[in-house]
Amino acid sequence: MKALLLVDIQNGFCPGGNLAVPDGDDVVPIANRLIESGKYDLIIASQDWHPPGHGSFASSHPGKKPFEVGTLSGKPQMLWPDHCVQGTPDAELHPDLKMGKIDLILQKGENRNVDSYSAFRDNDQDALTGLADFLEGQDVTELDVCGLATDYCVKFSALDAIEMMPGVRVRFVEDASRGITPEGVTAAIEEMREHGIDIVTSRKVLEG
Ligand code: VGL
Ligand code: ZN
Repeated sequence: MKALLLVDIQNGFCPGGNLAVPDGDDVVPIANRLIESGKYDLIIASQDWHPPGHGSFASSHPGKKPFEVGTLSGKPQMLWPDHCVQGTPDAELHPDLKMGKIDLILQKGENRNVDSYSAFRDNDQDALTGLADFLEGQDVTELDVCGLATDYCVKFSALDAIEMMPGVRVRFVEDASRGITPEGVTAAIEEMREHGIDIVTSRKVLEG
C-alpha cells in the first residue's frame, strides 16, 4: 500500500496566517495534484491543533518574543507566535485543499507541556499519535511526505517515519513543501537524505 502524508497544510502556515511560511499556499495546488493522481491507497493530513496558551507560544513565557528560544518542561523550545489554536480559522486546513479524498485527519500538539512537530509522536518521543501503528496495520510500504513546514513538522515526520517503520520507503516531495527559512530547508533536506529518505519532485511521483 502507498500512502501520502500531508503535513499541516493549514491557514496558520499560509500567508495571512499566524505563523506564515513564505509562499506556504503554493503547496496547495501541488498537493491537490498528488491527492487526485490516483497513486495513493491512503491519504492522511496532519493538523497542528494547540489549546489556547500552549507552551510553545511565546505569549505563554513572560518577557519572551516569538522566534526566541525558551524552555518547555525543562528542555529548550523554539517559541512561536500563537498559532493553530483549536477551533479557530488559523487551525483549519487550507480551504482549497481537496478534502474529499483525505482518509484521515490527525491532530497533534494538544498537550500544552510539550510540542509535537512530528505527526508520529511528540518532541519528547514519548507520546505516540498512533500513526505508525495505523500505517503498519494498513500494510503501507511506501510513504510520501510533504507540506508545511519543511524545516520543522515535515522533517520530523519524515525522520520518524523512517525510524519507526523500518522497511517502509519514505520520500520527501520537495516542491509540495515550503519551509520557514532557506537555511533551515537546506539543512533539513540534507538531514533527511542522510537518514535514507529519498528527495523527489511531484513530477517524478506523478510520472512514476
Ligand atoms: C510547525 C512550528 C510550530 C510546523 C508547527 O507545522 O512545521 N512549526 N508548529
Ligand atoms: Zn505548532
